Amino acid sequence: MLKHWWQEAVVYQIYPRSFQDSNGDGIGDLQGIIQRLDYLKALGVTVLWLNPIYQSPNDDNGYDISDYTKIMTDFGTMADFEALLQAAHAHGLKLVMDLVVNHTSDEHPWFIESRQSKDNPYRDYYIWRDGQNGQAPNGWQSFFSGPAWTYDAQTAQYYLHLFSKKQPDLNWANQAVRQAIYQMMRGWLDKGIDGFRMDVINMIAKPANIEAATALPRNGEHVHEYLQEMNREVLSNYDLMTVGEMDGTTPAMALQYAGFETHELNMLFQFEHMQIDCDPELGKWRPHQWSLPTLKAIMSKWQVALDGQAWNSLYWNNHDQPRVVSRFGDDRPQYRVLSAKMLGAVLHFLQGTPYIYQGEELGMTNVAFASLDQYRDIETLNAYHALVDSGQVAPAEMMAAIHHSSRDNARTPMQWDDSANAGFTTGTPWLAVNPNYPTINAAMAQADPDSVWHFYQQMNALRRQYPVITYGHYHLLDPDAKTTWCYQRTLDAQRLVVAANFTASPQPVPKAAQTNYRQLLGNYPPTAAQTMRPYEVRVLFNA
Ligand code: TEU
Ligand code: CA
Repeated sequence: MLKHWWQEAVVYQIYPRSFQDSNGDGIGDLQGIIQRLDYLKALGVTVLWLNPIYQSPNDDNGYDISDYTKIMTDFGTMADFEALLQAAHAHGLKLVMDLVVNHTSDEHPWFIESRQSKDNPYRDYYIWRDGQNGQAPNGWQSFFSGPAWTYDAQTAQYYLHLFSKKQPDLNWANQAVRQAIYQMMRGWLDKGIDGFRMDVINMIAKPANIEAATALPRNGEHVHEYLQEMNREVLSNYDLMTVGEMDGTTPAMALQYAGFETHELNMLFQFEHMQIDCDPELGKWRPHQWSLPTLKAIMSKWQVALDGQAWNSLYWNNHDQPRVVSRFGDDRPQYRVLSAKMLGAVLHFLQGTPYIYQGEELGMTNVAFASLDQYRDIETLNAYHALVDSGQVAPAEMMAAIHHSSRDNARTPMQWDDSANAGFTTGTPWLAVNPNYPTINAAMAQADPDSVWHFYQQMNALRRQYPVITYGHYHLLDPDAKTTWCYQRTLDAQRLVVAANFTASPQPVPKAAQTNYRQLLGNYPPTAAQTMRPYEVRVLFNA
């Protein structure tokens, strides 16, 4: 098997709006990222992925792009971007950009043209349809609540937007659209960036007979054609890392999108493990208890199905998900650090490329703002109004769901130190800082050898030292155990066993972890005792 640099990478995801403000306007920016490159280098990550930094009216924080060739004014200038790229490379860090090409902003010149008239040359850049009996062309609901179609009086037709009405979907069936996108991608690649994370890229192909469609357009008919074309015309001409965000994708589909032998993408983000605490009907807005055997079964299925044929992206967190220590761990003070380390270890010792979302290395937690007006996320605000105003969900129940699930849990500013606003800004932050910053922040974590930060740093160092961590085969050892997760990784003669207690009470050490292997890493001092302490994780090695 040919080895690629991105298989040995550790990716750090930066949400620029919330990372570091350098000029006191309350919004993180590119100069702020430059100031923190030493921090990232010290952590031992090798690739940075930036959420969108292009010109945008920010209806959805940069996922609504009005000019793909410009830098968002809030974040800086093209000169700042070039300085960042150069500084990152000088630190030995690669830089991956977000590519949002399922949709643009409604303020993009293409859409401004498109909506002018039915015969405008850009009309076909987007998806316009007649209504059906005074209704939308089909019954699709947008991800941000309400219909996925908006009526535009100027031409008396509806346009499609799977997300906000300020995010009209591009028409990938139009070859001119595809070529314009490839052109834009080449522009960024020629500047020297190292890859793309592709937003909802498995939704770009819409059904030909859209009026008859019921299920949302995931993995649509021509999607592989489009990605193969993109690969041929753009990606294959550069040495890149590509990862597609692909909700609703199975391992079998993953082999098509990102098999080592297929010429589409390198990796994808699957979402099955992000749904284990969601309600079949109300999804994240009615969170449920999750079960460890389900989580293990999902992760193990992906490990086994992709081994030798494709490559996993390993993540617990991103800018759309609640904080993992609050979700699958235990954010009470006595267990926060222990469970954050345990979760980090069970993820990072799987086969694949790990992604660390900013603040995860500090064990940052969810936030619980008392009032809706402290939230900024369009998905959260729209869902509140849709579900509460209609009487489907009681206000208190919805606030509890928001505290559990809101995307703003991930978006509160990075907690750098215990000074005002956690050292994120000298101004007023665009979204309030989590009030727990005096006890959870980077300065404290870096000064404390037992911190989550040092644990992540150690994991990154071990990865460079032991090929079994990157390339080893995975075997689940205790599929039915309800409180522990124990697995083995093997590469030639190297054996690694990981055993984790997912509860706050002592548990028996899984049988397979009762070995004379040496403890490579753990969140407690090593012991011969046959009891796993609360949230204990042991990483054992046979040499
Ligand atoms: O998210 C895609 C997506 O499917 C989201 O609806 C996601 O499932 C949801 O936010 C989880 O609650 C991507 C981006 O990651 C997200 O930030 C954007 O808002 C969205 O696309 C539109 O570009
Ligand atoms: Ca700023």
